[in-house]
Amino acid sequence: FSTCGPKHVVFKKFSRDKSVSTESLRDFVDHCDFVDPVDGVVVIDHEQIKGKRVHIMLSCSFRYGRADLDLVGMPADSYRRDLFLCTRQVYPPLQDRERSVHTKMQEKLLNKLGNDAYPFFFEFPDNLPCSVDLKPGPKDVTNHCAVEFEVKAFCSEGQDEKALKGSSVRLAIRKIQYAPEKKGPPPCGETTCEFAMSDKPLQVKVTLDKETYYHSEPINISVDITNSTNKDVNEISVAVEQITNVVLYSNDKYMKPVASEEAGDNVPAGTSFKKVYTLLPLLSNNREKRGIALDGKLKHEDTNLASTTIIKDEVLKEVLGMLVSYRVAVRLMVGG
Ligand SMILES: *[C@@H]1O[C@H](CO)[C@@H](O)[C@H](O)[C@H]1NC(C)=O
Ligand SMILES: CC(=O)N[C@H]1CO[C@H](CO)[C@@H](O)[C@@H]1O
Repeated sequence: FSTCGPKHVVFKKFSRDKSVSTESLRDFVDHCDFVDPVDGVVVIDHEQIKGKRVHIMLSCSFRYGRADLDLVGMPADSYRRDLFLCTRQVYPPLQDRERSVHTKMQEKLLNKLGNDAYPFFFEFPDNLPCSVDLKPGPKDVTNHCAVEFEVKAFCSEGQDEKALKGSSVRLAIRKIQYAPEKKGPPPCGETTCEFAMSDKPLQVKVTLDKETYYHSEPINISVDITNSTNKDVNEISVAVEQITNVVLYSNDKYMKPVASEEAGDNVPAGTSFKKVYTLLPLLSNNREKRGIALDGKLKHEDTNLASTTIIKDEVLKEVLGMLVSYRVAVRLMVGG
């Protein structure tokens, strides 16, 4: 599964003391061979900032959170690991490091916001995962697991890079996976089952129409059964299952059906059968389920089921934190 693209919505947020605000997009796309840079602007109140410096920080962190530990006074960050952290000074602008070329997005914002706006720019390193948010499972209600990205602007004094009270503003952003459609043979699986008391087998073949699906796109699952046995197939169930493997801090594995159909189709002994089932996995049909991975989470905004993790060459799996994949499962009930 892959996302088809970002929502181009610029988001603006102020620090508590109103000295600093940031404007940036919220979604940045990982196109597999390159990743959109994080380009935005910081707007400062020159009166309040006089003599101080303003920094911007991009962070990617992996959270394996246990809410109950917060209650007994353990810092929440004991289960938080920064996978990436980069801080830059935006004000006063550092001439030598300032990019003289601005992105289209920055130009638009700079034109609109005038002299109080200062651009910032980050490139994601190659080895970072995309945003994922795993809702906790029913048995471990305290565990919440996520790969999160954040842009934080803050004001500091002197040589310190520490945020002055009230001066910081955090903006949650997402890095989302976009996988271009691949040409190639569609996925296909085949199996043969032998039964005692039946000298000929049951053959099942399952074919999809392609390998990459974009969120909200229906999946056609073609099922071919050749029943040479003396048993009847009484029921066929077809499901799309999401598999999430947490590989950092733990080795939890979740397997959840995200779309399924239990058809009353039957295949009597000695006949064959062919049917295309269409399933549409959507987050809206899975909201109540726990242990489902999402494409990151933004407050007050909708997201979708997690995209499939694409493991790039030479990237350690553990660094990705969580691996998400999907499979189609066809199950047959065979009676006597
Ligand atoms: C799935 O099947 C429907 C109905 O036959 C068809 O219109 C659609 O194009 C198919 N989808 C793909 C991706 O081939
Ligand atoms: C035993 C038997 O009749 N098997 C049949 C199962 O279905 C296939 C496809 O129609 C037939 O070719 C087999 O003869």
